[in-house]
Amino acid sequence: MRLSRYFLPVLKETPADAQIVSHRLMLRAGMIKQASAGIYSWLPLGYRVLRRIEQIVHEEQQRAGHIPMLMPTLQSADLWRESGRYDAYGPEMLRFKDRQDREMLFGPTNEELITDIVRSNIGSYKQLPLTLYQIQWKFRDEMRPRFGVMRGREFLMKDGYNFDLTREDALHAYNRHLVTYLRTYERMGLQAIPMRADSGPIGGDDTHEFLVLAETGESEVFYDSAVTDISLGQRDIDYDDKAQCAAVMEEFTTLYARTDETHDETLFAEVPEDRRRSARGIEVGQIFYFGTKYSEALGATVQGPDGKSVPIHMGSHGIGVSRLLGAIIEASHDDRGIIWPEGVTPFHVGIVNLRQGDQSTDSACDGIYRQLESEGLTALYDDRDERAGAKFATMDLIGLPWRITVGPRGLSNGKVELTSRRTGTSEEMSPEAAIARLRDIYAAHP
Ligand code: 5CA
Repeated sequence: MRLSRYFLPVLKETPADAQIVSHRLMLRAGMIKQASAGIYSWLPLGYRVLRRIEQIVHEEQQRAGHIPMLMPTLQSADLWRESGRYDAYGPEMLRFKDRQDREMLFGPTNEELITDIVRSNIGSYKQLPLTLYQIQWKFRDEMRPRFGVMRGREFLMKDGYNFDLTREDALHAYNRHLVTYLRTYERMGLQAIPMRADSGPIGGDDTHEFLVLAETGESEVFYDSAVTDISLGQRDIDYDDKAQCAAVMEEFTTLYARTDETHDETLFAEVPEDRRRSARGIEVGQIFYFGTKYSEALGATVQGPDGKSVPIHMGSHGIGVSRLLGAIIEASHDDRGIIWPEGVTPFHVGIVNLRQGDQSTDSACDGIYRQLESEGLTALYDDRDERAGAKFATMDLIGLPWRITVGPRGLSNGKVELTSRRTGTSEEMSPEAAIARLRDIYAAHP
């Protein structure tokens, strides 16, 4: 993409109403624009990151055999009456009537709708296990929408639902989701710690939230600092292997880690004192096992192997897709701007032409740009007629992890500069060597 033809409305001023750094940077970098309280337009740069995050979520869900689909944002109140949640959900649910006077709502979550789909189409245990998921907009009329996309009213969520014959199978689905989530967040350059939590309006007994530690986080958390030393890494996972998924669950959830809702001072006191931490965190996902709560209310049953009809065991599993942009920026920025992890960056590399209009720098930049694109690496080429300082400031603000700088002096020796946004270090090398380096770097971030 050539910056001269792109739409990147960066702001010079720091927006006064944005309280936390991720919100300020998303506005300044021209990623989002507020449409009304807690509701945002996704401008091209923000939209690219959002799509990239969605793509990682899709890949990791499908790796585990979960099946993508799409349900509507608008739902009829009838199903929610059947489950008993229509009244219980309270003022967070946006309710309205259509022209036929039918009561409708904008879905805050989809347990009812998906259970209805399954009950109409599944009758035998032989059709289970099944996990369906979607990435779709939700609406919750939050009392205090704030911090930009972090606590929006309209927000993008991945919501997945498992349907199993037995409690044991459903617990495997729960463990399996935990593993997929760990891998998803790690690919985004994030450490998200599973913490025992409260199930709130979704209900159920077993639930873990995934928290990214950050001072600006809305949740208060208590944990054994040893949990921050564990990561999933590149290990091979067989998602059908119940014992393997259960072992990962145990590894990640045995050490003390809880949100304030489930915090237990007595248990916490058993953690060695030098490892006891209390901090704040951003909730980027939550998994629930709630058994037959919805299947019983809505009559979603299957015939078991013995011919008897039994309610399906279920769980639901959410990732805050749009919130993740804020969480990643909170975890990865400096005073000049965003620093995107390679896994989610909107463009793989920025190209800065230090002397726009100079025949040799222009043609070198064009060549690098075309070569990168032909190798599937996306570049944002700053081809504007601007001062070098302004071009660097824009690149630093929008946070592409790598930058190739092309100037007449280097070029006279056949060299360009490759700069890491994270460390600030620059290396001189030939354009071919810079492209080869980027190819290697991004091979680890498909
Ligand atoms: N039905 C379940 C799982 S599919 C559910 O709704 N879970 S949830 O309520 O925990 O939401 C899932 C994730 O959505 C949360 O972990 C959080 O990351 C994100 N989320 C929730 N509310 C908001 C909001 N107001 N703004 C942005 N993201 C949100």
